[in-house]
Amino acid sequence: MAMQETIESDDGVKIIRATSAFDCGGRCPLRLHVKDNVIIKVEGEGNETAGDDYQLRACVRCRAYKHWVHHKDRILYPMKRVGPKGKGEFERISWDEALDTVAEKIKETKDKYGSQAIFFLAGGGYHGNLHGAGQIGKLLAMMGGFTTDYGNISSEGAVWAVMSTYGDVMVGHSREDFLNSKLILLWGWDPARMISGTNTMYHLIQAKEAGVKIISIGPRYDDTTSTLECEWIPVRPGTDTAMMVAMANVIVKNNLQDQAFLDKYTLGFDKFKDYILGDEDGIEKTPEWASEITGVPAERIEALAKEYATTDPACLMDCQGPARSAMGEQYNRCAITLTAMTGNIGKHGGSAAGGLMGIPVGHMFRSPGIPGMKNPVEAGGKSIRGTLDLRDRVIKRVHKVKISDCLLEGKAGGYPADIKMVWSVSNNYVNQYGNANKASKALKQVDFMVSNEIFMTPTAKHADIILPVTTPAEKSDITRPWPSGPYFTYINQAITPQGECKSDLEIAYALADHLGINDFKQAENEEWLRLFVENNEQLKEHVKDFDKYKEDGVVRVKLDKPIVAFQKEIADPENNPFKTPSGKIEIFSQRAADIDLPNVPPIPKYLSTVEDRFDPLYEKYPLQVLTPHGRNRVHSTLTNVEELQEVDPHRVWINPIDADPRGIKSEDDLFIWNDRGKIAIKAWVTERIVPGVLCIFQGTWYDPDDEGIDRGGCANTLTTDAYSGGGGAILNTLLVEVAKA
Ligand SMILES: Nc1nc2c(c(=O)[nH]1)N[C@H]1C(S)=C(S)[C@@H](COP(=O)(O)OP(=O)(O)OC[C@H]3O[C@@H](n4cnc5c(=O)[nH]c(N)nc54)[C@H](O)[C@@H]3O)O[C@H]1N2
Ligand SMILES: Nc1nc2c(c(=O)[nH]1)N[C@H]1C(S)=C(S)[C@@H](COP(=O)(O)OP(=O)(O)OC[C@H]3O[C@@H](n4cnc5c(=O)[nH]c(N)nc54)[C@H](O)[C@@H]3O)O[C@H]1N2
Ligand SMILES: [Mo]
Repeated sequence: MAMQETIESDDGVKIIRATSAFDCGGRCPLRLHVKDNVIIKVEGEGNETAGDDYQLRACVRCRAYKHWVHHKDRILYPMKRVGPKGKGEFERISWDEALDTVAEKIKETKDKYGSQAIFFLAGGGYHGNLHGAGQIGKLLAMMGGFTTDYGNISSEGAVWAVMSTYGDVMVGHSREDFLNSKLILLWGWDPARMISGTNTMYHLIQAKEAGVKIISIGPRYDDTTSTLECEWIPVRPGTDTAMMVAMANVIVKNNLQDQAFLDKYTLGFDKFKDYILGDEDGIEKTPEWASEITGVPAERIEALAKEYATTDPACLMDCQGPARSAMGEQYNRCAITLTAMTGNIGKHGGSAAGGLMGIPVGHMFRSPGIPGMKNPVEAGGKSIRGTLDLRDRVIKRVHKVKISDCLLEGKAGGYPADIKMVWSVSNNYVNQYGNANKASKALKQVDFMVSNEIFMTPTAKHADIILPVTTPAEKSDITRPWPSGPYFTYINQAITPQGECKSDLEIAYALADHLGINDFKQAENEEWLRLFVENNEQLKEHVKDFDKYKEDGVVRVKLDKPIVAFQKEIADPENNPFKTPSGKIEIFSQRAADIDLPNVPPIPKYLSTVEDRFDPLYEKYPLQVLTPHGRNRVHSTLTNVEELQEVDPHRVWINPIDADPRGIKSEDDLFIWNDRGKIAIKAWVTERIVPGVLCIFQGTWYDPDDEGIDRGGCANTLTTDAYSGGGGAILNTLLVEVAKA
């Protein structure tokens, strides 16, 4: 494909408009300076495309993009394993040999066991539309199909909450709307680090400068709280729902709720009221009750409740991280209930909560003109979307965090198939999906595994064949920003593929050729991108000129006024019911009631869980752990970039109250362990974390030594492979002990 050369200076430097395709919370336009097929400098968006609007600013991770693309450890050739699984001993082979082996194994597995014995394991490593993992899936589907997973590892808890309450996932406002608020509660949300849409911080800072009051609630004094210098209300992990329930109690006791809003738009508030007042179970959910659980003083809960209910409009921003926990969806459900109680839904400066924050511009990114894949293995199965009852979803698929158990137990364990072969594309499953030791064990006993990878990750080390993949700098594609948009990005290929690397799409093409499948290729690359844009209603509306889109690398969408979720449902409910069975905001959900499971209450509730402070296991493992996303990497991607390691060395956050009795000082070598595993990590003693809680940023590479101690300090060596009632991956509910090494 022709490479774009917009500007070429006298010294032979070309400036290429592109973006990375990381799953990073943003998707920022970049200007890559390229000389002699090497990226020598990375700049963010300039005024050429921003005009007199604000620039869409890239963060530290893309600023280090060239160090990742040109990293010395890139896998440049197809490889075959020559040592034990998991050790990373491989030798170079030809593409022919690699493709022969993969083709033969697919056929062999299919003939002997059926296509369902092939597991297609795809993750979020690449967010371009054309070249991604889906193409491997399509090819596998054409060859007979595969077994795969369901559930969004990021946000399934939040998705369940919004689907059960609103019946819709578009629950966000465009970020400019912060300026219309009078009070913003950042509840478990840290966009300075996790971005949550490029320039979210810019808009929060603007709000702050305009005098909007901002309060942050969470177990850490996080980057956003410190950047905005706002009040921090420390709360224990997994207890937010108790605090919200108590706020609801205060609001009702003081008759501060917007009863007219509740009557008109919601269903089941009375049942929730019975719960918070104690009529249901004899326990009134007072601030004192919540204080015991959360560690937040009762007076602070009471004052916050009154302030939130009497400031109009007020914006409660919950997120997905706290919902990646044992009862995570209840936190989002309860946050929504508070926004309904205060009539803040569908209005400028308010919020609908629900943790997803998406707006419908720059977000929905499917194109009806491009055929999707039909997986024969799933033919006749129930739709896995839309149902709140997770038991209906497991008929053909496996929950993302249960893949290890599926591999280990197969049909005998109730899983849909006995898996013999795994094809892993754009993910680091061992590292990222909970319980790394179990994941490693599970992959070791698979008959054959192929991994499409850029680097020798802990997962790739388990493969029999590794196929070398290009970075986004080596291919052209279109990408979408994270939910807040509103803009579209284009990746212009900046350099030729390194070594013998191919994109996942090109790998699928090559294998299709190898297998004699002629109808796989639909169009040449750029032609495909044009087709995609032409057939996508949303894109077409904004991308009027494809050539200019490509040339600029970005199309910015001008909004006349900020987008507000559910504006039309609130303005004209008769004609615009919510997409729930009742057409209302379901504070009580009959669909949840029908599921009839103790961890799926029909109204939002605080319930104690396994591995919280009330679990008997707390005696043995008296510390809770948070595992947020590191600011200097994207999950496990970029972890190996030395320049970024320097930005933020991997340390466990520990409060002096926990460190002192254990004789722990900053920079000490520590061991942290529970029944699932043991990691080595250095300490950072800080009051920025509540006592009784550690923070280990997820994403460093699992690296077990001969004794099984993970020297890479991977958070998921300690986490569990379980999911909540709503399907949320339980990655922030765990107990451990710590000591000096
Ligand atoms: N403890 C804990 N664990 C978590 C989370 C947490 O909060 N706590 N968060 C979870 C969340 S939200 C997510 S989204 C997941 C993410 O988990 P994963 O989806 O596994 O993401 P990465 O770890 O970034 O791994 C992506 C891999 O794709 C590779 N890659 C990049 N581009 C391409 C490409 O074009 N083709 C191919 N074949 N490979 C490519 C990269 O080299 C990298 O190894 O992690 C989850 N894990
Ligand atoms: N730098 C960076 N940014 C990223 C990513 C990345 O890997 N690196 N990944 C992107 C992806 S795919 C995703 S899904 C998003 C994820 O972004 P989030 O959904 O926000 O998840 P986390 O990054 O895990 O952050 C969770 C935050 O909640 C806090 N927290 C954890 N448990 C609790 C609790 O019980 N109560 C309260 N109140 N707070 C709690 C943590 O301290 C942390 O600040 O980030 C995106 N952005
Ligand atoms: Mo995610």
